[in-house]
Amino acid sequence: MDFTGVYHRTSEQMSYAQNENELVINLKTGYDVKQVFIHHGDPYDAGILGGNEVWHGKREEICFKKRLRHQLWWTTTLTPEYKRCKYYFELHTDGEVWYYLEDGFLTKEQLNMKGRILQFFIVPWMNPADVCRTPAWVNDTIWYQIFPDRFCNGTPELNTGDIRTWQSGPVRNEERYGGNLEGIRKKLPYLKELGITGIYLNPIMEAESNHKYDTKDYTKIDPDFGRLVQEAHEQGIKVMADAVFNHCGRRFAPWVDVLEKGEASPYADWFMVQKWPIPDKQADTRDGRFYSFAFADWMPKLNTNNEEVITYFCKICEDWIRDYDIDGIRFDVGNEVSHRFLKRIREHLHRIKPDIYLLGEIWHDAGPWLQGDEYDSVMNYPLMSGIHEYFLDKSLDKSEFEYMINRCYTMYMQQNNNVMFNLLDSHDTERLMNRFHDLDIFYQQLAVLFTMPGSPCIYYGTEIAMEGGFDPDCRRCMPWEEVGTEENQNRIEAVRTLIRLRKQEKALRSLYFHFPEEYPQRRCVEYIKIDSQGREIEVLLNCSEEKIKVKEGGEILFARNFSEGVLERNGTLVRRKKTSIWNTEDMENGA
Ligand code: ARE
Repeated sequence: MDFTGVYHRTSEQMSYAQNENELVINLKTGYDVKQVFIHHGDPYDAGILGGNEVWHGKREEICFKKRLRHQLWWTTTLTPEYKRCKYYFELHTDGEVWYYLEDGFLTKEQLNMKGRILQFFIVPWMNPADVCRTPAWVNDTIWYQIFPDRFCNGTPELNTGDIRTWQSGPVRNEERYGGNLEGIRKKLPYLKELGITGIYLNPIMEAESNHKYDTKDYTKIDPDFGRLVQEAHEQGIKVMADAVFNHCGRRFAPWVDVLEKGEASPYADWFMVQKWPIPDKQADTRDGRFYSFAFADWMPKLNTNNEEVITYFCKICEDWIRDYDIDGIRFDVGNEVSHRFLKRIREHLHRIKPDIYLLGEIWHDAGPWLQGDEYDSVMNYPLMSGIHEYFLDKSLDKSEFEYMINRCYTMYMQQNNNVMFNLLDSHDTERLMNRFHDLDIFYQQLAVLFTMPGSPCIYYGTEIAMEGGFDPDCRRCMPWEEVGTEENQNRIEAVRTLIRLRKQEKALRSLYFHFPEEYPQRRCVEYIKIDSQGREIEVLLNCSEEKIKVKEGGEILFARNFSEGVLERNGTLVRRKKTSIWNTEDMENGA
């Protein structure tokens, strides 16, 4: 057996309570492991001490596995009667059997050796307070991301001199177009009609720049925000605000005070100043004056290790909830603030609004932030880049797509997966349509987005396949005058269909999927989503150059480039399967 491929710990996403009763246990092995059994029992009941006691636990085969590129991921769900569990694995390769315990790997003889003291894997107690819980509504939500300055100017008659005329061409970062909350409010019926049930707003607190990531005053929001949230709620739309707590803008009053009074300022420790007095110059912060966001000296880093700072921002968030009734908060640069700060904020806000959604902006493996006491989920950039890579690199065959999806959904606990913030582009990336300039590929990728576990988000303008390169080009004004054209109406209709399906079909929102191998074509992506009643939906994407003759059967829910049983190049087919080969119990066991 390849021992280096085998990994399990009674922590992270390998062994955790999914709820008060169920314990999920995952194991990684190499492909040489062909069969796995888990022996499990109550720690006070089952045990072999010194080889004298009998193991009273159960031996069960782990039937479900996902394929990762170099490893297999075995998964099972147990329901320990007394909330405790002791367990070990029995691994079979062709011709070998090994027992895997906390101690390491043992042969059968070693396992049963008289006098040996064995350390099993153990979950001492599944305490309800420690269960990672995420807000249930998020999985049902279809998000729409809005960059306020460029979405809709609802009050053009109030434009001041520095506001430019709304236009659909390229924009520059320092330009302002006057998009505002009133504009968003006016477009609520448009969003509702599209099927949107959540808005994620880029920052709206007072700031100097048009993107407002350089906050001047965290308490100053257009008073109309309350009205917007209320009306959104009336339409069944949740609202998530963007919180910039890693750094502030250079006009934030405490920072102004520090610049003025130096070390004597009561706010001196609110920031991370390295050299006193702070030299009076404008330059990037590689010179070591103070820490800032990405060396930008107009974005001084806040010291989220400081107790006063923690208390201050807990109160800011509390007020956003109390005054405006927001439903979610996205934490900008979510991995550079302190863990202590996030734990405190979560606890504080949960007391006020227990189902608030806390989303971290983290582009990488975010395990340490998703243990249940900080964020509920993160922006799923690994999924975005994985999908992009597959469509870009034609040398990858469909198993690579499978590995990539499996990697994304074995990184975290299922509770987090269920509310993962899935996106294909944002204000920080080039637009989806820009990547291939091809509508068929565009819809293939959207079909993936709308059928993955988690919560899908589209960036404003996606419904009309807006183009735009990297920041600032991805922040062009929404071309409202062009929305009504027949071409755009057709595009909107396609997105609306995907949204409707997502809402209507539980299987599309479900955590469960598998990759059958019914088609031999190397770039025919095929996967099945399954709901808890065993109802199946099949997704087929022809990413090859050839036509694919599709097997008969099933009700077509969404199709592009598909006719008379043939899926053309870059075609998409989403179908409801007629038969069901899975039963509910298997599903709950983590298929
Ligand atoms: C502006 C210009 C840029 C220019 C930069 C120079 O637009 O073209 O390069 O200034 O300083 C905000 C504005 C930006 C602005 C920036 C600085 O929206 O327009 O840039 O402020 O003033 C990393 C971080 C991640 C961060 C991204 C941008 O981890 O947190 O970089 N994202 C957030 C917001 C941004 C925002 C800020 C942070 C600052 O979403 O919009 O920028 O408040 C890899 C890495 C990631 C990295 C990612 C992108 O994959 O793994 O860690 O994210 O690339 O670079």
